Amino acid sequence: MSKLIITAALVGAEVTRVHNPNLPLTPEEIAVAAEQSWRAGASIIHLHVRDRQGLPTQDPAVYRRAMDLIAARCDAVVQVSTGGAVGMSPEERLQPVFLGPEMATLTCGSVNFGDGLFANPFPVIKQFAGAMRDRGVRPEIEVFDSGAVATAERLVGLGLVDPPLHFDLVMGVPGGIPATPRHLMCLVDSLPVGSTWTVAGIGRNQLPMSVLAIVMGGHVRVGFEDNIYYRRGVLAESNAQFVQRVVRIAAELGREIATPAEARQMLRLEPKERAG
Ligand code: KMH
Ligand code: ZN
Repeated sequence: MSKLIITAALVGAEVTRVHNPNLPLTPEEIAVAAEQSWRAGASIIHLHVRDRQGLPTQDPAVYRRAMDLIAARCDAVVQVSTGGAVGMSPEERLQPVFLGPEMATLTCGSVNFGDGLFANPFPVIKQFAGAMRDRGVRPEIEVFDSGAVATAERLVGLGLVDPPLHFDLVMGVPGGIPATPRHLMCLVDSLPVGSTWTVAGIGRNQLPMSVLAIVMGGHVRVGFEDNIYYRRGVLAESNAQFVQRVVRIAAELGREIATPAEARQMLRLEPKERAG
C-alpha cells in the first residue's frame, strides 16, 4: 500500500471555542497548530480562517497571513477551503484560490448541512474548477454525498479537472452520506480508476472511518473542523493529538506515513514557490 497522507483540518467554519476552548482561531494560533500537526505526521493542512471576532471569513488577506506563517514553520501542503461557511456567496468563497495555493477544495454537489443548505450548483462548481485549473491549483474533490463522484466525472469530460482525481469523502454530516463501512465501500467502488481518496469522518465517526481508510489503502483527515472530542465525553486538547493517534494506529497496521514531499508526489502537485 502507498504511504498514508494525513490531512489536519485545524479549524473549519462551524466549531467555536464554546464547543472546544482549544480551537485555534487567529492566523498565529492556526500556524502553531499546523506546525504541531505536521510534527506529528500531517502532510496537508486543510485551511479555513477566522476574522477578529472568531467568525468564518474568506478574506484573502487573512488567508495570506495564515499561509505565510504556516510556510515559515513547516513544509506542509496548504489546501485552502472554497467551501467557506454555509450562506457565503460563491465569489466570497473562491477568493483564496487567487492566492495560488497548492491545493483547494472543490465541493461537487449541494447538500443539506444540518439545518442549512451548502449550495453548490453545477455552474458554480464549473466556475471554481476553471479558476483552479487556470492557476495550477490542484482540486481535492469534496464528496458529501454519492452523486458528487459523477459530477466530478462531468468536470473531467469538460476538461475542467485532470485525472487522476483526488477525493475527500466527508461522511456523517447531518444531511450527507452516513458514515458506515457499507457507504464507504460503495463510495470507494464508485471512484474513477486511479483516483486517490481520503476520509473525513464527522464527530464520533472520525476514528472508525480513519481506521477503515488506513486498512483499505485510503488516506485520513482528522482535526477540530470535523470532531472536537478525543473520546466520548473528553474534549481533544489539540489537532496534533488526533494526528498522533492516527500515526500510532497506522504503525500497528503497517502503513508508513507520507512526508509532505511524498504527498506532493503522490497527489501530483505542481511545484510552486512557497513563502517562508
Ligand atoms: N464549512 C462547510 C460548509 C470545504 O472546506 O471545502 C464546507 C467545508 C468544505 O468546510
Ligand atoms: Zn473545510
